[in-house]
Amino acid sequence: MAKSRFEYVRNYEQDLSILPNTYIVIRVDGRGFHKISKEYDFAKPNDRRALDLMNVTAKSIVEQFPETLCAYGQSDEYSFVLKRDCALFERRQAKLVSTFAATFTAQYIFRWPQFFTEPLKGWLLPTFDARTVIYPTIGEIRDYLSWRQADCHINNLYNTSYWTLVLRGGMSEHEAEQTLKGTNSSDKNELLFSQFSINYNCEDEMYRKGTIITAVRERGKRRIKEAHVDVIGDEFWKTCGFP
Ligand code: DGT
Ligand code: MG
Ligand code: MG
Repeated sequence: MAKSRFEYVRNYEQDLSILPNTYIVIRVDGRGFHKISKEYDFAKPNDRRALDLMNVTAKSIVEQFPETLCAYGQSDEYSFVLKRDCALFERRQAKLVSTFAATFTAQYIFRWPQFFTEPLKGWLLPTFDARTVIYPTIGEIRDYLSWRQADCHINNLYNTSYWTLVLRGGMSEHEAEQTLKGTNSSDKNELLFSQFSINYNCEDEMYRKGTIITAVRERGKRRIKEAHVDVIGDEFWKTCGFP
């Protein structure tokens, strides 16, 4: 077919291709979940339904994209680590980012009724953005996942302390904030234990550590597993079998 005289405009398209032979991390994050969690009455500090929904959504992505090595999630975010030799969409960044954001959003909305009795409102639908980050070695991937897990730990310890002071200690939100100002981890652990008999280390592992989804080959089949384990120490990395 003859080309039209308009064909030249295609040359203006910019298409960034991600460097070959590097790990690609795609992190999706809920847009405005501060508002979403309020509007749909998420439990504080952790809503089991919301986190379970994030996890099944992420699993469906790992199933759909066999190039995924593992995924890590906490709060309203999930990071997907793609294999180093991943050739998905010829490693075109725009395709990767938009597909992951759109697929995650679609799957999340599709599965919402399995977890929440309250239907979604058309004027406040949950959506997710996405970004890519590339890392040259598995060492940086380990540090990346450790960074996200440390973030989960710091936020969860703070939020657990804060909401315990408000919901069980009868403090106002401002008083709770003031009480926690300048405290370190052991102060918060001590506060929870001495005033509320809460041993933070006995809180749900999913809340404290987040969720790691791994895809491993067993007898020729790709098996997807979910765990709530430490990814900062050596143990996970000795047994994960990542290339
Ligand atoms: P963004 O990401 O810039 O569009 O804005 P947000 O509001 O999504 O901010 P982000 O992603 O930094 O923080 C996540 C928000 O989601 C934060 O306000 C707490 C809320 N959230 C996430 N999981 C839960 C949960 O299980 N329970 C409750 N109550 N809130 C949650
Ligand atoms: Mg967010
Ligand atoms: Mg977030």
